[in-house]
Amino acid sequence: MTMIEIAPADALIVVDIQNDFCAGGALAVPDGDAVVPLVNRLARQFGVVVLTQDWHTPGHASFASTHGCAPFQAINLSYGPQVLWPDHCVMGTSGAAFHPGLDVPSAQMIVRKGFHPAVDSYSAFVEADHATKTGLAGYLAERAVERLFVVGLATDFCVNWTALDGRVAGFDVTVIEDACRGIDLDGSLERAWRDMGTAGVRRCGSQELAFVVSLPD
Ligand code: VGL
Ligand code: ZN
Repeated sequence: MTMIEIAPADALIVVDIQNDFCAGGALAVPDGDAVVPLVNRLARQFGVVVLTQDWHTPGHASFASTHGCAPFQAINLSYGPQVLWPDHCVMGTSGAAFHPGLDVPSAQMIVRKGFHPAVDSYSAFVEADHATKTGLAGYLAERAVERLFVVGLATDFCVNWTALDGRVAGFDVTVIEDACRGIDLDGSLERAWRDMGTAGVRRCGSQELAFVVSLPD
């Protein structure tokens, strides 16, 4: 196995490890909690660690309840098709809080996304209008980051869009597969891996990572 050597300037992007995406949450990702111990271990080995947090207004445009529709169907909003979800990750609620087992004290930046009432944001870089930026690319550029390693929930939505937009922003992007879990709505997981592959997003397992510089716990 060819190992991938992690350098101090590589960034770990930890996507949406929040109560609502874990067991008992409003939009629980199957087996979502399982990534927490691995993410905790990985985060100790990266010099740059960013957490993302899905952070919606009450009555958000991505909520089925807002439109009087059933969850998991798609509708067209001003910026294009939008899957409608159960109410989740409402700003300030316990559902929006990080999973209590997430133990990443070295995280330096938290990107909240999806806080505009009329626009969703799966991506940690650009909102679903494909125009409004979160500032993450600028932050990473100012920290001289070139390579991103993406983990978290859900593989086929926020991990996928974050990885794709990381490529658009010019980063080398790798998704660490065993540190992610997917929702898999109508084949979305397979589609996500295909789209990421087409965009040049790399895919690896955590065992392929070699940590050259060991950081303090
Ligand atoms: C997500 C659906 C809605 C995610 C966020 O974190 O993947 N999925 N909001
Ligand atoms: Zn959301």
